Amino acid sequence: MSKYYLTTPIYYVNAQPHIGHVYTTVAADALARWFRLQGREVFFLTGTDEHGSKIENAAREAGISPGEMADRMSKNFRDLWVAMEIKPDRFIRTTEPEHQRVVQRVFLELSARGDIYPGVYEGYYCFACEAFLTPSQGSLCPDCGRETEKISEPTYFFRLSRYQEPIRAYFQAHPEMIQPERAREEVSNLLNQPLPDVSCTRRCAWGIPLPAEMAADPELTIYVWFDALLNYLSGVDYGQEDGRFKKTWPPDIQLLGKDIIRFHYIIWPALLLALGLPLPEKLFAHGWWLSGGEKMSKSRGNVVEPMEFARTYGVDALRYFLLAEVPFGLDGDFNEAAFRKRYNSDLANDLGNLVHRFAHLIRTRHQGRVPEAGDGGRLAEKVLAALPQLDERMAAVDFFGFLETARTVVTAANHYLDETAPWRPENNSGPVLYNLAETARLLSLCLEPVMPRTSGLIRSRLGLEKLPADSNGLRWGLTPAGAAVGEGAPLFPRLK
Ligand code: ME8
Repeated sequence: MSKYYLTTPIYYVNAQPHIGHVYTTVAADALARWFRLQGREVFFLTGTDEHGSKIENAAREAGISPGEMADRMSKNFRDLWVAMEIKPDRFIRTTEPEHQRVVQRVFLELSARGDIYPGVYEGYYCFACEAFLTPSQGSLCPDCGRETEKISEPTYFFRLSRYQEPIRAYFQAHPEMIQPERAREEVSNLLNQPLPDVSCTRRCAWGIPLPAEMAADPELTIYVWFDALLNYLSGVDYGQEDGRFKKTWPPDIQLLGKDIIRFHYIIWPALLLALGLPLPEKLFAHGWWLSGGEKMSKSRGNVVEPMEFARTYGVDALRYFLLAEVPFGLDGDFNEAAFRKRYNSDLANDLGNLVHRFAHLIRTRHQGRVPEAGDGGRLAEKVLAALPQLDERMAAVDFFGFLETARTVVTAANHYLDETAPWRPENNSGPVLYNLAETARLLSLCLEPVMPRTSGLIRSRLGLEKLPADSNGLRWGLTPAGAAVGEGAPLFPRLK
């Protein structure tokens, strides 16, 4: 059984989680569920990024300690993942002692190799992005566009310059590591300018102390981005003899938003090369959700609160919308009108209605028992042709294409139902209804990664709880004749 290690960024705990955080984490959860269904040994890591001045400042404003802030917010993220049916294998917090030990150990190792050396940083720092600017960048933050602050402090530098050529050569040999394709140009632009060495400590009390062997200045702590990136190693027990590192490394895919491309495609590979570790197979930078056409921000009051949507429309509808509305990699606008439109067309009219119609017919024409199978016919052909395409789309991290393919199956099933008219007494309804039940069973398996609750509801509606819910179930004809079909409320009540 081959392993599949995937990660999301770890999120800052200075503010409440919002729809953008849900997006990356739902996407990762869908991949994790799909590859588990395929029998891979999945390890899905997410967590919270808890150090640095951003958190320190937010805690001060809230009148609590940074530790309390981190505890409170980190819990909010965990609770939200439970509510969203997101099931990571590990939720890491950068304040965990074992993570801190890994970060300190890596620091010592890199300084022993001459990749970390002392110096003085003089220049601009963006507190919102926790980013040092290079001299050629002036004083405006290249990530968020804000005016930054000039700082001058003793520091340690990471010898990034040493890895410019090795990274370039690596990407040339492995272009598929940078996903989607359109991110390659941005990465190559970054690599076409000289990469200066980067500061990797800060004068910030809320951070991981330097290893005792290096701590000439007790006020220096490790720069939050170095601390954070190393979670991908500590999250799989890097440095522990009997931990999972050996069988898990390297990551098969790391998801991130396009806002943090520089850290993940430049600094992260450089750190791994410096440590002599294999690089991830793929790094995927997805697009950005706007709200009402604008960047979400507290001051604009347009931050989309995920639980509000989940309460009104259901968790599955929210998960579905996020993955179906926009190709992963492109930007989208999150607005309620678009949400309701997609809900009504894809979920209420197509999928929900399909299940409701044939289940009702099985109840009225076959005493609520799945009839005997006949010839699978053109519907079976359609469904079986879609299965490999679904697998291909998921392997390409193309949720949009995956759900488009799933919709073609739903549409084909609805047409089949219309054309075969099993409600007419003169028609032989048994084999037709069997084929529809079997299509719904296969759909329930394939849609589970995106809509786990709906998938469970379809299976229980068809009395199929005991059938294999893994790739062994991805064959035609497993629904047993005689299974009891329940009544049940509509899966997705139509919105007025
Ligand atoms: O950057 N649209 O944390 P963060 C889409 N701690 N995705 C969005 C989004 C939006 N509007 N807003 C946020 C950090 N995201 C660091 C990461 S990793 C070693 C350290 C998602 O809380 C997207 O994945 O600012 C983005 O990259 C991430 O949240 C940033 O989360």
